[in-house]
Amino acid sequence: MQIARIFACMYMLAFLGVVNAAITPPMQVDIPSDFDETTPQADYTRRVVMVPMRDGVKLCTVIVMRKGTQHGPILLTRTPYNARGTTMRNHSQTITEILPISDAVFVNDGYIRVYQDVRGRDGSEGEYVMTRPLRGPLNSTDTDHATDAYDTIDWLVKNVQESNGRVAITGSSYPGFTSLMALIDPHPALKAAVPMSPMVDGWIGDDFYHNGAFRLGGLDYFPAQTGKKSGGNAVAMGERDYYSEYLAAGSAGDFIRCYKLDELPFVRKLMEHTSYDFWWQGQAVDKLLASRTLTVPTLLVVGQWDQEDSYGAPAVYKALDPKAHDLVSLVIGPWRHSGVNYDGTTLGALRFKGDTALEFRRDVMKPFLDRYLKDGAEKKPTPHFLAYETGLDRWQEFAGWPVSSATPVYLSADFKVQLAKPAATDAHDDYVSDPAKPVPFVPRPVHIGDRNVWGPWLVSDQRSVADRTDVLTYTGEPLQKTLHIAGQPVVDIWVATSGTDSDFIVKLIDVYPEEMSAQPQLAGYQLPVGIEIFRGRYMDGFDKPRPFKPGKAEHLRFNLPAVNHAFLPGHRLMVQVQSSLFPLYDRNPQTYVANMFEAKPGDYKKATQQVFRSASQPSAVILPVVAD
Ligand code: PG9
Repeated sequence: MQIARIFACMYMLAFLGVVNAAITPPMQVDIPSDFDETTPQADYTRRVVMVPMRDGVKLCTVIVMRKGTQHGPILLTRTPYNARGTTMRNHSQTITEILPISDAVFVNDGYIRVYQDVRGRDGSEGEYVMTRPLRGPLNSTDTDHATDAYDTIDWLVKNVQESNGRVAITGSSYPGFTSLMALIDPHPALKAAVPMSPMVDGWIGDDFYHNGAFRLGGLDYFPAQTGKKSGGNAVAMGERDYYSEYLAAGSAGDFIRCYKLDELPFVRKLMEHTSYDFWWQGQAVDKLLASRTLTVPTLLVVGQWDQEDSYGAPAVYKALDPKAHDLVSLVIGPWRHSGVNYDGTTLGALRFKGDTALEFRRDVMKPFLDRYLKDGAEKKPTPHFLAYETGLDRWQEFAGWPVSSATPVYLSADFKVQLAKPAATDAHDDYVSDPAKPVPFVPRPVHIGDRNVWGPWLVSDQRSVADRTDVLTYTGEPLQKTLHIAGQPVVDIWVATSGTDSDFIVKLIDVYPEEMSAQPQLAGYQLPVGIEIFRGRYMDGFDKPRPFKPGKAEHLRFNLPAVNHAFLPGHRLMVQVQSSLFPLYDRNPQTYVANMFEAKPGDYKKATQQVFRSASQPSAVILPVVAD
């Protein structure tokens, strides 16, 4: 009581100005306009600025550097994933704590790190269009990621006084895509680019479809990314098993409608462009770059087990090289999607000799950037093709790509894999694919949002499905000597179905010996070296879907992801063939329907599939074998 009276009296005196009280009035607004968490002890400066683009739209840009930085090169990332949050990983006074761990090697050596929210996302003004197409037939506005990158770089070199006026751009996945777009009519201050797992072609082999099969597993992304300008959420399914939830919904379209995802314009665009039409072709970044001259040194990076964007980096490399042979390099590391920016000592059950991701950043990416951005740096050339050889656990340099000779291994009688071409006439293996019981891509319950499931799924042990009656499993003899492949294996198979449409999934697998006391977790392990799907209706071309004629053999040819892998002595080659990979991909009803999003329950039918292994219709995986 006494104390309350004293406080009231003090406020009154302060109010009357009788005492100069440093007392904050009770109704002082409690959120200041600009609270800076850093203390004088912080080892960094972090500035948030709104950078104007040519159309007046301002993009939120965070500039971070060690205190005292002078004449520093700028490393820029343009992201749809929240620049402010990315540069405050931990609330700390230490620069390597606030930035992503991948930035340490750069800011510890004088680089200025800049992250920018792309137009329309998070702190930036403007309108957001998913992977905004280049100005032209698909984009009638005056801006795209090429112009926004240009305008940003222009502003940075004129306004960041601590910089040396040279800029590099990098980032993984979506920021890999924005890095590539910066290469189109680039700003003269852009001296190098390191696009990592860039999203390049969302239909052929990156995020949205693969060879025409729709990536149901990606649906969480759309409400999270486009449901709100900032801080959206995945599909609100709680802890449900994605497998049963998607199965119960019906078609991908039914699921989308059930969760109202068709209210999101980008989901509608995906549903409207099921085939490889002008909309996809017109924004395929490898095609855009192939028709221009590359002027900026570019280091393309991808993970061997990239579960989201395995297609883009090798596709761009192929599109540019040899036209830009001296300017472009490709790196393949033993990583999941974006794993290059995290700890690279393990992936699922695999353990590597060291932190392969740090090795890349420190020993390859940094010297590459130094060469083009720093005065007096060693001019060490970057190999044209650098890849971690999984199996033998070592980095390897190659003068170019491809480096190998195409060697088919055939699916043969008694479920063998062998080098000899089959001699039989009319030989095939059959299985029944039932859309009511699709093959799960990981053991159930499936929680795609769980990073520990999604990240390493491409190295998961295929014994979980190898003995299913709807999975054909072909195995080779134990290898007498190391079989080294580097490049993209090619699936070349003859198939038929009793239905009128079907998917075919082919997996190239390294089977570990049954006993491995050094690594018991890998004993008998069926390690996928590459997995890919092909939606059968596109057998004549990605823009020419057509039904199968029931029972008629058809020829399918498609690539597996790029790898550098050694199958060691005692290991065996394995190939698995199946017709569903659920719920990563939507189910093919196995009845031809014009638009699979509109398939009705009655369209989903069991089909008997045939995989041919005869002299006239041989089925093989063509391996890019390296003669060591
Ligand atoms: N793979 C993600 C993505 C890229 C581009 C478009 C949509 C999704 C990503 O990790 O950014």
